[in-house]
Amino acid sequence: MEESFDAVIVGAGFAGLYMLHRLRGLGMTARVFEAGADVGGTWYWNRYPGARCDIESMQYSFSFSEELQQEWEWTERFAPQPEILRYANHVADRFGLRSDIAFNTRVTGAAFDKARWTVRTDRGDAVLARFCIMATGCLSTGRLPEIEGIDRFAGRAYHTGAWPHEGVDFTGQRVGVIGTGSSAIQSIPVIAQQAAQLFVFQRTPNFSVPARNAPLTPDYAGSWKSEYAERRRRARTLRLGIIYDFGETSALAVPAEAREREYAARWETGGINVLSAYTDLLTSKEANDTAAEFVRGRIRSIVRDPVTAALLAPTSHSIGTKRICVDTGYFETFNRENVTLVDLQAAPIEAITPDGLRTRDVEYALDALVFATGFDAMTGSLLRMDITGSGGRTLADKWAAGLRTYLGLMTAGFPNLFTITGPGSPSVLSNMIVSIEQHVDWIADCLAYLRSHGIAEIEASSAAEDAWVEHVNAAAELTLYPQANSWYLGANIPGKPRVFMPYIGGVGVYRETCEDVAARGYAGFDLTLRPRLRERSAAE
Ligand code: N01
Repeated sequence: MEESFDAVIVGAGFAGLYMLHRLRGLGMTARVFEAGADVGGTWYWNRYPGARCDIESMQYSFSFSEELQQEWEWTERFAPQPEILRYANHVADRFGLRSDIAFNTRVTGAAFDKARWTVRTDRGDAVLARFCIMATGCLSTGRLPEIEGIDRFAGRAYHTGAWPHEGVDFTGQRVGVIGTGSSAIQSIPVIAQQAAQLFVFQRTPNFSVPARNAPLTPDYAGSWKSEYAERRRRARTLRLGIIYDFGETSALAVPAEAREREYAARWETGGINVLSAYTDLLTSKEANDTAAEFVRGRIRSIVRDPVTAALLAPTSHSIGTKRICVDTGYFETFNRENVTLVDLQAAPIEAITPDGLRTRDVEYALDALVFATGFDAMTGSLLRMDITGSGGRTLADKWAAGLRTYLGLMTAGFPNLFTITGPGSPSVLSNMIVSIEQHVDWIADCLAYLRSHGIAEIEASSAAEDAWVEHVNAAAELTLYPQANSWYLGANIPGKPRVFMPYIGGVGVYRETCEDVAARGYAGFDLTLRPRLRERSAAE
């Protein structure tokens, strides 16, 4: 006989952990399935050298427990991956969450029938649950490029998103890194310090700004902790869910010298503050160009070889329209004797060989290859499971022409299936922990409402979904974002429908929308009463 739960949660990253905590608080039973051997999600898998958060530690943390946020001590301004993973473990232990988590267990499919989800795993489990909650993360399905010979490489090959737990020592090796996104930009400076030779294979340069990471002083941490309630409340109202020093005018409203001074001050402060200097950097190309040119100028001033500097300076997209990177010594690394930038636009990769990598012009002998080639973002982890909704329709079929959700929380035809920070919600355009808390709280409140109102099923209505999809697209079109070939649009995956996946309206606006929907009795959702209540209400 199958085990039965009120809910199955897929994933034990921050979203899965907090969801489990909330469900327990409601007295509901839940089983969490986690493919990894432990908690932490993204921070469990992405152990590449130099991995750290690009949101300040004091903001990239849970707010739901005052005790937790007061007792946890971050040591650096931007927390390194091992510390964030320790934090995830601390949360799991402190709230006694592990006993409901099945580790090393990947969910392979979920099917809805007779008001129940049957969830199957690669270990042969088949459990029943009224609700299925996807806490699968937005960047958790790593992507290897389709390069001829990729399986024939005789050296060691790694993907940044599935890094060996024991670490990798590149000392004395000839190393190739493919890709120059955030993962590459963080790992390259560290790998360069170890490797005998490092070749960076770049197809498209990215904008990156210095982190200026530093130890966290007790005074700074204390100032946050003494005002946590107010600062967290404010963060929840902001577009990104992150408190920055926000400029209040257009970049074009100030003289060029003043603008330069402003950007320079923010560059010195570190982090992605440069992008919050003016109000229109992501909506006006002309305004954006001023910030982009400032960063290109900084790259030219750091990188000594002018040809390399020109190759590293992005010109094919507006700054911020692809996720901006935050680095520690990235551009400086190209001044090292042992580092070579290989321009794949001039000579594309032809093949990976047993001995290394061949571009159109040169054969590179390599001992190790690092694929910093990204993820099938936002939809990849959902679609790799075989999810079948009511009427036997699969999610893959429904989203074949492009994903569709209502509020990024549910999709029509899949009753009682929720996604935490799903596509169509602010998710990757925000502080993920702020968005996770908001979604989990909304889902938990929704489940409590369903229980108290005798409702068996909740499902997004097609009309509400259509309107939301239209709104998400229209909001994106008001900005420069859709003009860049980014993973936000699925542009990194051959054949993936081109849809702008995150909701750009901002965390604050989105929260208000979700609260309003709930206050109106879950407007836009179809609610089905439990059979006995249905009969009673029909008789009345
Ligand atoms: O992946 P990416 P990522 N030949 O997709 C290149 C988050 N994150 O893992 O642009 C050659 O950004 C590809 O080139 P191109 C963050 O949200 C956060 O770095 O397609 N190159 C690109 O350069 C981030 O945005 C943090 O031309 C190929 C790279 O691989 C997201 O995760 C840290 C190729 C992929 O870049 C993903 O970042 C790390 C090919 N065939 C990640 N295929 C922080 O919090 C792909 N590429 C700091």
